[in-house]
Amino acid sequence: MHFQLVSLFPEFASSLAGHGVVGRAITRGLVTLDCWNPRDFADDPHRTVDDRPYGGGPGMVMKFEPLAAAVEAARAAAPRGSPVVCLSPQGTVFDQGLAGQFAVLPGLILVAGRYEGIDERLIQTEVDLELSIGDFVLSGGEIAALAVIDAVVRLVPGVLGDQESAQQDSFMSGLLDHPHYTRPEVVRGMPVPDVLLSGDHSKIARWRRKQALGRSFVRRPDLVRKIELTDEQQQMLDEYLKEQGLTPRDG
Ligand code: 4GN
Repeated sequence: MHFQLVSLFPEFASSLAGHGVVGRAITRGLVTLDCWNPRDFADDPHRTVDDRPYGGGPGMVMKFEPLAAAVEAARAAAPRGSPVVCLSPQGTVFDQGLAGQFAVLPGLILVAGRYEGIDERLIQTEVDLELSIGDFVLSGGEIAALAVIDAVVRLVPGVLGDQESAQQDSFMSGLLDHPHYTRPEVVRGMPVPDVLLSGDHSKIARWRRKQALGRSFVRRPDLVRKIELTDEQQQMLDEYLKEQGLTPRDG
């Protein structure tokens, strides 16, 4: 999969490309990440990429021409069928489902804006989709773009090892993860749950599924409402709530 990042600060991409799972995916040739700096496409001696907003007000706006030229250069380098995605608080909210849809594309062109905003005509003419990673404002689109790239790269076949992929599958069920523990067996008086020391693998698997379901129900009821619970899940959820001293579900 081929990512093109359009950004005034291409150094952000190096940090992602230089570490961990994404770094390894790039080294192994499963993923490429190229950067396009609008400043390199500005034609004036000062290489201007921003200007004052029409209508007045504070801050600056990213100019159309240098940004459009950078997006077009990125488009020319990208495989056919790579959509142009602009990171913005005004966008559709990104989730694991969208990550899965992006992961089957040949490529993705990500536009990271700066300043108070991007000239709306750039979005009208060059952008296929505005995407938000959540309801908060960042100083630039770069960190949001890196979050999207990271989530998508993890779903590219071959990027994760078998163990990591199996774990991934459990989140793909649409629920939160179960709790994790490692040595020592007691930390400041807090023991590891007995079941995890039992060696009974099917019992451990059931406990983890129950924890995942119960924590999801308590912390993110919106996630649980999205899925149809099996009879076994209904029963595990009742057990969890009882064990935690919480009121049983009604309706
Ligand atoms: C994306 C971009 C938040 C998100 C951003 C988000 C940069 N902030 N929630 N900031 O995904 C003005 C120009 C704001 C681009 C934009």
